[in-house]
Amino acid sequence: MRRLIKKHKRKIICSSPILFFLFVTYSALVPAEHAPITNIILSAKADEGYVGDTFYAEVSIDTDTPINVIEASLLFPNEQLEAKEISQDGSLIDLWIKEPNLETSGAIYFSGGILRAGGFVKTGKAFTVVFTATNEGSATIRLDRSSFALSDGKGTLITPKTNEIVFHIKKKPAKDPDMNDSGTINLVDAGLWLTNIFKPYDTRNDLNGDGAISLRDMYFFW
Ligand SMILES: [Ca+2]
Ligand SMILES: [Ca+2]
Repeated sequence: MRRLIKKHKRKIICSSPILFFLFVTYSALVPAEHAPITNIILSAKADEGYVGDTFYAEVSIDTDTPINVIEASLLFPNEQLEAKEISQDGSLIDLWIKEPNLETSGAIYFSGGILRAGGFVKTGKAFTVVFTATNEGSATIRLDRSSFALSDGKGTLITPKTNEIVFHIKKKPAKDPDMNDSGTINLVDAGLWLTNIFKPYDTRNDLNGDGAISLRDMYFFW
């Protein structure tokens, strides 16, 4: 009997590494279940420019869980940005419960439904807000109180992941900082400006138009 137990023990000890190897191999081959994707995304064509320039903020969704309704408030700093236009071209929304409107308060609330059978799954654009920059600084745009209603027959509400975007707005230079007229502003222009700063005053080098050549003019190269 003792011999039998001993033999059995040895069998377990010998087979343990094999079981471990099989477990590791199985774990590597079978992908782990991924977390559901439910995002409401803000994106921009460009994130820097001058006072007076136009900035575009697009609201889109990305979901692998079927949804019927999206809702949120788009918040923007109204001391730096003015909402000029809202474009719904190519919008995935079939029916607006509350259409996004031009607001001066800094909050654009919207709520919209998608009427396709089984709900909406994948990525799509809801609308784009066109802003004009009115003051210099960093203007952060974000979404508040965002929610999705799932297409699960119960309209379960979930909170999607969101992001924010920042527009860096500079004061418009009095003179064009594109010193070599190449169409782009880069270190070459900064180098050309540097070679001129010890020469007699020339309005061409006074980029901010304050009557002096100083480090304040260099600000326009970065
Ligand atoms: Ca240039
Ligand atoms: Ca100056």
